[in-house]
Amino acid sequence: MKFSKVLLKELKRRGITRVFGVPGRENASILFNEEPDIQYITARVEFNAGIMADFTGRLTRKPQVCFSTMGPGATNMTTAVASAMLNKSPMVFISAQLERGDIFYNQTHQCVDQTAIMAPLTKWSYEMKSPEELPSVLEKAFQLVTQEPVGPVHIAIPTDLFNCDIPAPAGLDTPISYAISTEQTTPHPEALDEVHRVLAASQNALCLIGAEAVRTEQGQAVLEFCRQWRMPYMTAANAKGLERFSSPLNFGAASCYMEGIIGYPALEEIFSSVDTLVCIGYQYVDDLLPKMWAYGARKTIINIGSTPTFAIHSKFKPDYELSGSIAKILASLSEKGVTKQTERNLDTVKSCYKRSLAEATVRDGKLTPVQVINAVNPYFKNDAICVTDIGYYRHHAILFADPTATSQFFSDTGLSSFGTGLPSAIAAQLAYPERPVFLLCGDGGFHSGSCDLATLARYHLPVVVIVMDNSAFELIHLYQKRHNKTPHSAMVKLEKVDFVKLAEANGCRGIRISSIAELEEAIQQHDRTGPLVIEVPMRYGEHDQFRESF
Ligand SMILES: Cc1ncc(C[n+]2csc(CCOP(=O)(O)OP(=O)(O)O)c2C)c(N)n1
Ligand SMILES: [Mg+2]
Repeated sequence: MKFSKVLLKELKRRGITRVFGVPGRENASILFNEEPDIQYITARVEFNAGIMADFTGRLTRKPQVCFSTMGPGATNMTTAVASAMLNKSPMVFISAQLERGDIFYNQTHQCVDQTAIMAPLTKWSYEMKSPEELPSVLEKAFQLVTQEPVGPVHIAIPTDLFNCDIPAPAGLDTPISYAISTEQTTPHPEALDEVHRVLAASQNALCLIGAEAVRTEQGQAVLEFCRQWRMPYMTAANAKGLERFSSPLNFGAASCYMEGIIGYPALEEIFSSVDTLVCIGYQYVDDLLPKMWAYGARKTIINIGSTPTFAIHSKFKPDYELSGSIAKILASLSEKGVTKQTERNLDTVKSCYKRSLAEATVRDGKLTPVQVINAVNPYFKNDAICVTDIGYYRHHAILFADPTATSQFFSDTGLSSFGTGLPSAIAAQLAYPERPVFLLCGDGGFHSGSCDLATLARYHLPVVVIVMDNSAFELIHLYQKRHNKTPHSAMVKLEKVDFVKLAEANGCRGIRISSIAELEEAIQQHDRTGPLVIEVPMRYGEHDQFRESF
C-alpha cells in the first residue's frame, strides 16, 4: 500500500478527522484525499493552522494533527508548536522534509534542520529514516502527546517516503482511542497521612485550581473536595466555569492585573489570612504566580497533581507534594476525616466586580472591555465557547467572563502569542458547529493573523468576532507608562484599520457599533449563516489603575 495512504489510515484509526495545514510541493505525492474520512483544513499561514490543531486538542482533549511543507512551512509552524508545549495540547505536527538523498541542512533549497528546531519545543522530534517505521513512529507519537504533562511531538517525513510502497500494517482499520492519561502512581500512605495532618490543623486553607484539573477531567472531584472542607478557591484562567462566579466558595479566576482592573487590593485581601495553600492540578505556567499570593504570613504549600514540580523549585517549592490521580488523592484525604475551614466572607471582593459590571456609561461611542464581556456572558448558558486573543482586555475577560461550565472560556496563559484568537475560534466552531463561538480580540493581535478571516468565510463558520479597537497595542503602552516618565506612544499607536471593510473583503459580514445596546443587538440578531465581525471602539484605562501584582 502506498505510504501516503497508510499514513492517513493510521491517523484515521487514531481518531483524526481533520488535518490543519498549508500544503507545499510534497503534494506531488500526498493529496490528503487518499482517506475520505479525513478533511484537510487549508489555512492561509502555518501559524494559524498549527494553532487550530493546538486549540482543538485543548478543547476536545483528543490528539490533533497539523501539517506543513518543508523549510518555511515548518519554521512558520514553530510558534504553534511552542504554544502546544506551553499550553499543554496533544498535538502531532507532521512536516514534510526534503528527499532523503537531498537533506543537506542550510545548503539545499528550503532545507533546514527541522527536528533540531522543534526538539526543545516538543516531547519528541524525529526525522523518519525508512518508510516501514511509520506505524511504530505514529504509535509512539500519539502515546506521548496524551501523557501528562501533555505536549506536542514533531515528525519530519522526507518527501520521497510518501511515494513508497509498504506492507499494509495489521489492524489498519481497527480504531485506537486515546485519552489524556496521568501516571498511575499512588502516593505513599505516610505522605498522605502527613498532608492530612497539615490540612486538619489548617483553619484558613485556600485552594488554587489549575488547568490540569480540568484537562484531566477531575474538576468535579476538586470542587467536591472544596465543598467538603469548606475551602474557598481561586482558579487559573483555563479552569474557569467549575462553578458560577456567584457560588459561595468561588473567588474567581486570577489575573496578575486584577487589583488594578477592579480597583481594589483583592489579592491582598484573599491571601493575607491564608495559612495553607492547596494547589491542585496547578502548574507554574498557569500564570498564577507565587508573587500573587505573597501576602500575610508564610503559607504551607501542598501540591497535588499528576507530576511533581521539581523543575521549578527555585520559584515554586511545595512543602508537601502528592502525585498521581487527583481524584483518588482527594478522596483518600477526605476519607481520613474532614475539617471545615473558617467561613470566609467573599462579598468585599465580589462587590468590586459588581461595581465594574454595573458601569454603563459609554463616552464618545466608546465601550470598556467589561461592557463587551458583559454582552457575551448571557450566551454561556447556551453552551457558548469564548476564546480571547492576547492584549490588555483579555485580563478583564479572565476576571469578568462568567461561564456556566469548564471548557467554555479559554485565554492562553502559556505562550500567549498574539494572533492565536482567530485560529482558536475557527477550531472551536469546526469542532462544535452548533455551539455559539465568540472571539474577543484587540485590533493589534487580531490583525497580526487576520488573513484567516477568509478561512472563516470559506468554511461558513458563524463565529462572532469582536474586535476591540483602540488603534494601539494598549498593553504595551501601559508597560511603557509603568517605568518611564513619558511613554513612547508612536511605537505602540497603530493606524486605524477599517475592520468592517476588512471583514467584507474576506467574505464575512462586518458591523461597527457605538453603544452597548447596538452590541447586544448585533449579537442577538446574528443569523449564523456565516461569520460576523463586530468592530467596537474602545476606551481603556480610565477606571483601571494599571498595576501588575509582581
Ligand atoms: C507574537 C507576539 N508579539 C508580541 C506580543 C506582545 N504583546 C502582548 S499584548 C500586545 C498588544 C496587543 O494589542 P491589541 O490586540 O490591540 O490589544 P490591547 O492591548 O490594545 O487591548 C503585544 C504587542 C505577543 N504577546 N505576541
Ligand atoms: Mg488595541
